[in-house]
Amino acid sequence: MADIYFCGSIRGGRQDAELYARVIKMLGEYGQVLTEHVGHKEIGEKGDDMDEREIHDRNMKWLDQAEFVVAEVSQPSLGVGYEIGQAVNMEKRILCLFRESCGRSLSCMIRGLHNDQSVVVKDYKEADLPAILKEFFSEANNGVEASQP
Ligand code: 6IA
Repeated sequence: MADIYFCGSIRGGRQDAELYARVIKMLGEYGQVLTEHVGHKEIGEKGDDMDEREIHDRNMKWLDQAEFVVAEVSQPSLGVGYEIGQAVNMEKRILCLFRESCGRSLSCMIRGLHNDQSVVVKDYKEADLPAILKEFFSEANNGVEASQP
């Protein structure tokens, strides 16, 4: 089963935490989500047992381990932007999801990553998510097959 790293805002604001939990549930169909805690409602409220350096280092290890990165980017977050930048350098397959109805404009530094291959940036409505994920993961699998002799 593929490892998937999900990114969503924590200190950037937890308004979309329930949406993250629903996305993470859908991602379970395609692999194991290493960062399931991003969808837990309590994460921003109570302290963590780990210090910030430990969280950073553990997350970077998971990012390195993951085959796919899926980021919900509607709520601006420094951590999510950093994770996406690191994932680009690690040459991961990345899907960035931007909710059309959120009333913001997505950073050029994220939208400008779209190349329709290794990085896909999608404007979406929640009802479209199953089809978007299906397309992203099936294209990813085709890519793997195509690169085999
Ligand atoms: O800058 P942000 O906090 O919004 O960054 C969110 C992103 O960084 C998420 O995609 C996470 O993968 C990662 N991240 C940030 N903080 C944490 C964390 N503990 N635990 C796990 N991943 C994190 C923070 C807990 C604290 C609020 C008590």
